[in-house]
Order: sequence, then C-alpha cells, then structure tokens
Amino acid sequence: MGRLVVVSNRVPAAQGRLQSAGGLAVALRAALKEGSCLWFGWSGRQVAGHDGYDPEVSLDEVGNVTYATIDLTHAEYDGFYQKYSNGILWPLCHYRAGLMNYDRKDQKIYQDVNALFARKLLPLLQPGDRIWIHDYHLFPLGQALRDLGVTAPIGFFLHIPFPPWSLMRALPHADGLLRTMQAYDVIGVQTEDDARNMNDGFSIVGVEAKARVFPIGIDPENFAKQAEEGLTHPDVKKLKESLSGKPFIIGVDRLDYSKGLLARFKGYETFLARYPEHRGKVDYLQVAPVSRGNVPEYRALRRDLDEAAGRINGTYGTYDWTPIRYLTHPVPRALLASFYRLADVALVTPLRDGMNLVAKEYVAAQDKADPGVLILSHFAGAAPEMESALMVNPHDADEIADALHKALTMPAGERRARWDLLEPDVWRVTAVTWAYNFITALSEARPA
Ligand code: ADQ
Repeated sequence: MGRLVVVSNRVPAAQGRLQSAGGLAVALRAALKEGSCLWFGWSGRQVAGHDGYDPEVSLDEVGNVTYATIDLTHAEYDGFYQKYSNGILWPLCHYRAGLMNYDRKDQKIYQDVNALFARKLLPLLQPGDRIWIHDYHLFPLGQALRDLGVTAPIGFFLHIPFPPWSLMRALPHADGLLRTMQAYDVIGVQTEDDARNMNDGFSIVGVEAKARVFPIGIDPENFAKQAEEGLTHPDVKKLKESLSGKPFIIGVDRLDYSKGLLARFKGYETFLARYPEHRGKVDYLQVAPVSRGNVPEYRALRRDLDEAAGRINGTYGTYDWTPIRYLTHPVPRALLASFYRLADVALVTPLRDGMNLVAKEYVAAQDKADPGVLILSHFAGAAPEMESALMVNPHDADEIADALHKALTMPAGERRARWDLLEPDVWRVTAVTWAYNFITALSEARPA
C-alpha cells in the first residue's frame, strides 16, 4: 500500500504532533495511524522574504509520519491566509457575502501560494502516493499539482459549508475556482446541502466533477474516557465547587462570527429577562478563545461580545452571582471534556457551521444515567444527524430563551430518551469512519 499524503494549510506544531487539539488534527490522527504518511503544509512561521525568496522544506519524522513544512513570507501570510482565505472565502462559504473584503491582488497571492505548495510538494512525492488535500485555503492545489504532471489520485475535502451558486458567484472568478476542481478524483463535503450546492455550481459552470458527502466525527471512545477520568482533576473539582449545585450551561467555540455568539448572548439575555425564576440559580460558562485576531471583523466581534457580556453581567448580576463567565482564552482539552460532563446544557448555536464537533463531543462526554441537554442550531452541519437535540433557529433570541428554560426544567426521562437517540450516531460516524471512507473512495476512484 502506498503512502497517504495529507496537505493542509497548517501542520500541527512539533510539540502538538502527538497530542494536538483542534478539529483537523484530532480527526486525522486516526487516519495517520497506519501505513507511512507525509503531512505537508505551512509551518505557522512568517519570515521577511525578498525578491526571488524560495522557502526550504523542513522535514521532521514522528513515528510513521513525516511532517514537511515551509515558512511563508509576511506578504504571503497576509494575502493568502488572512485576506483571501479568511477575509473572502470564509465569510462567503458561511453565507456572509457582505463581510467579504475582495481585492484582486489577494486572489493572485492565493493562486501563487497554492502554486508554491505544489512546487514544494512535488519533489517529495513517490510512486503509489495518494494525496488528500484539506479545506478552502487549498481549493486550486490539485490543479496546480496536475499542471506539474502529477498523476497520483488526489482528493479534496471541504471542512466548511459550500453556499448555493447564486451566492458563491458573488466571488469574482468563482467559476474559475470551480473549474480547477476537475483535477480531483474525489471531492468530499460535510452535508447533503453542501453537496447539492457544489454540484449545482459544477453543472451551471459546466464542470465535470461531483461532490460527495463524508460527514466528519470525533473519537468518541477517547473523549468519553477523558470526560470521566478528568472528573478527579483539581481544576474540574474547582469548577464543580464554584457551581454550588446550580445547573450549568456551557458554550465552547472559537471566537468567530459564524458561531453565533452575539445572537447566543442575546438569547441568554432574553432568557434572563423572560424567565426571572432562573436568575441567580444557573451558571453559564462561555469559552471563546480569540481566533484570527488580526482580521478586522474578528476584532469588531470581540468588542461587541465584550460589550454584551458586560451589559448582561451589569444588568442581571448581583454581588454574589455573575450571569456569564466569559473566557477569551482556550481551556486545555483534557479539562474541556470534563467541563462538558459537568454541564447540564450545551449551547451550540452557530449561524452556519461545516459540521461542529463540539455538539458531538458534548454528547460523547455525558453520563448515560443522567445526561445533559444539547441545544443545537438548525444551521450546524451536525443538525441532520442530531435532530433529537433541542433544535433552534439561532437568529431568534426568544427561541433560544425558551429552549434554555425547557432544557433546565426537562424531566430526567426525556433527557435520557433524547440522549439515547443522539449517542449512537456519534459512535457510528467518527473521525475514523470519515477518514476510512474518504481514503477508500480515493483508492477506488483511481487505483494508485
Ligand atoms: P472549527 O470551526 O474549529 O472547525 P469545530 O468543529 O467545533 O469548529 O471544532 C473545534 C475543535 O476545537 C473541537 O474539537 C473543540 O473541542 C476544540 N475547541 C473549540 N473551542 C475550544 C476552546 N475554547 N478550547 C479548547 N478547545 C476548543 C472546522 C469547521 C467545522 C468542522 C471542523 C472539522 O468550521 O464546522 O466541524 O472544521 O471538519
């Protein structure tokens, strides 16, 4: 069996390679366990660069995986990563064309960095390799590799949503972007909606390609174990003590406008206003580590959230009760699982999300005898698999308020019945099945 070559924008940093957090790294760890693998991408470092600058590839072997990384110049980081990937493609794919800051010169840098990735990867390839490219940063990489003569099977997986063509075409040259995707033997997306949207785009533009659905999952066994074992950790005990037996609501998201945090705070505020019986009798922890802090929209969101949390705490707080405990720094994963376990309710209310692994992690972390309640947005990619959650429209603050009241007063029998319907899918669709199904499809599409 040939090697699996994974390409993603970021490659986990050396210290995180065995134990790294974050959606992609966690999901891929399972896929990378067997056979020999190469993982290629950006090192996370920026360098000054100059005319004719050509980055060196650094290689590092850990177990069966060779990590190959290149540095980017400040200008490449800015144009490719911050502006085109995160300032244009990210908002557009999350149905927020109004937040897109398009500039033709960033598109050029995006194309150039994809061509650079192809050029640097080429000499590392071996006969028999299967190449698996990840996410929106690298849409045109497959074509760039084909242009250099690569004939290996190449697959692409999009972790974020793909919007209807009527919206996608707001991106100048979107048709060209779709055309480059003919280079792929397998194209994977998270949900049926994403596949339909992308395939409609392909047929309108006249592209011979087809997207298929490969929903991503977590490692439920490991997560459930962490949740249970972490209960004896001193920090988890401290959190538990601080709750003094009050019901506990949790939210865990990167600080990103797609996650619906502002609307969620408004929902919680409405809940406190309309259901005063819960004031002082419930605790809400929102963990929202700052992400992409140099992109203007993210800075603005941070200010709005700081303001909303301050207003809610100022209005409803008392000398001995804080309505929202709001953290903008990350919590270690080992603690997070047990935090979910302690939580009676999880608020997962993105405005749009490719999948949302937090919803699945929360379900996996519960105590089956006394599980908590998941409140989930219709617009998470996880929604079709998790309809036994309390489903909400995240734009409707009153609906979030009602769902919170319902969750906090739900009889144990109903909580168990809902969880019993959610749990099997979290075990059926996992990181392992996702990677296995994709890699199998890739091997079948074009035997290496
Ligand atoms: P993300 O947008 O990062 O991922 P998500 O699917 O929720 O969103 O995954 C985040 C991961 O990071 C989870 O494992 C979570 O536990 C962890 N995490 C989040 N906040 C954290 C915090 N405050 N502290 C510590 N850990 C935290 C993208 C897409 C998603 C898609 C994934 C995988 O946007 O829609 O589900 O890729 O494909």
